[in-house]
Amino acid sequence: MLLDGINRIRAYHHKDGHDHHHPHPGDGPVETRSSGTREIKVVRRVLDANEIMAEANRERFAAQNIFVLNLMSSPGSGKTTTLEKTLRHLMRDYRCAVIVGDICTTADADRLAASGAPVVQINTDEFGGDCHLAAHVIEKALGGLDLAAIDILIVENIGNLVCPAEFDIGEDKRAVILSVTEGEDKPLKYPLMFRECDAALLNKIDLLPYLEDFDVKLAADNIRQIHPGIPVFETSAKTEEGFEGWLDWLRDSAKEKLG
Ligand SMILES: Nc1nc2c(ncn2[C@@H]2O[C@H](COP(=O)(O)OP(=O)(O)O)[C@@H](O)[C@H]2O)c(=O)[nH]1
Ligand SMILES: [Mg+2]
Repeated sequence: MLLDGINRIRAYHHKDGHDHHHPHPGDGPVETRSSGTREIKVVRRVLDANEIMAEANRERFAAQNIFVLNLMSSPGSGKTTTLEKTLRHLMRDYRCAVIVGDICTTADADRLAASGAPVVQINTDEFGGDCHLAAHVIEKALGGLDLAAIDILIVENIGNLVCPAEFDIGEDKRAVILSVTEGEDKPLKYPLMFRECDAALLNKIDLLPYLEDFDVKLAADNIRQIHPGIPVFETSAKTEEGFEGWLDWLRDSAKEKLG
């Protein structure tokens, strides 16, 4: 259903009665879980099923010649603001579209639709508030987009520094945003996210004058300790400071695929 140019999709869920059978922090080592091998099998089955769906999405994107970016971060780091500004630049050269995931509300979709790009909002609230976008949810969202009219598809994932990193959605590149108000230690605490991503943004640098204890170099070093060689862009989505490097990386990545 198209409301104000925004296609709102409610994610459906696996019918096996398990909302969250992928590894979570706090789950403890898999071997010590209750009911022994049964639990382990379930984890593996869900992730395998996701991988198959992600591959199908990837083939579809390749056939339609669409470059796909998966943008991830904890809530409030600046995904939507970064996208609002990024779209404004990219849309001069590319036909862009957005899939945005939230547990509830269409607030981000409203903000992003102002760019003029087609936006599909996914709400996962009816299904236990999934903490990530899985490949089958992306596949469902694609039904709300005219793929033949898209060069670049950007997915704003659910705000979460853990679970989205575990789910391939068929994307070409992944980027993570860490904002300067979150602390330099987060790459070390949530290493999978930083290991899995191809680029990192250190956002909200306009706030640095008010954060005398935050060490930009240490934050960037921590990201590179987890993922040697990863580009780290120091940005302000508010002022667009540092955006040139980020936009260049994004354009170069898109060109690699689209030619
Ligand atoms: N000062 C400052 N605020 C920002 C910046 N980026 C985002 N924000 C603010 O941080 C809050 C969360 O941003 P949002 O883009 O919604 O984050 P998301 O939850 O990751 O999508 C909003 O109030 C934004 O205006 C930035 O670079 N500098
Ligand atoms: Mg957002």
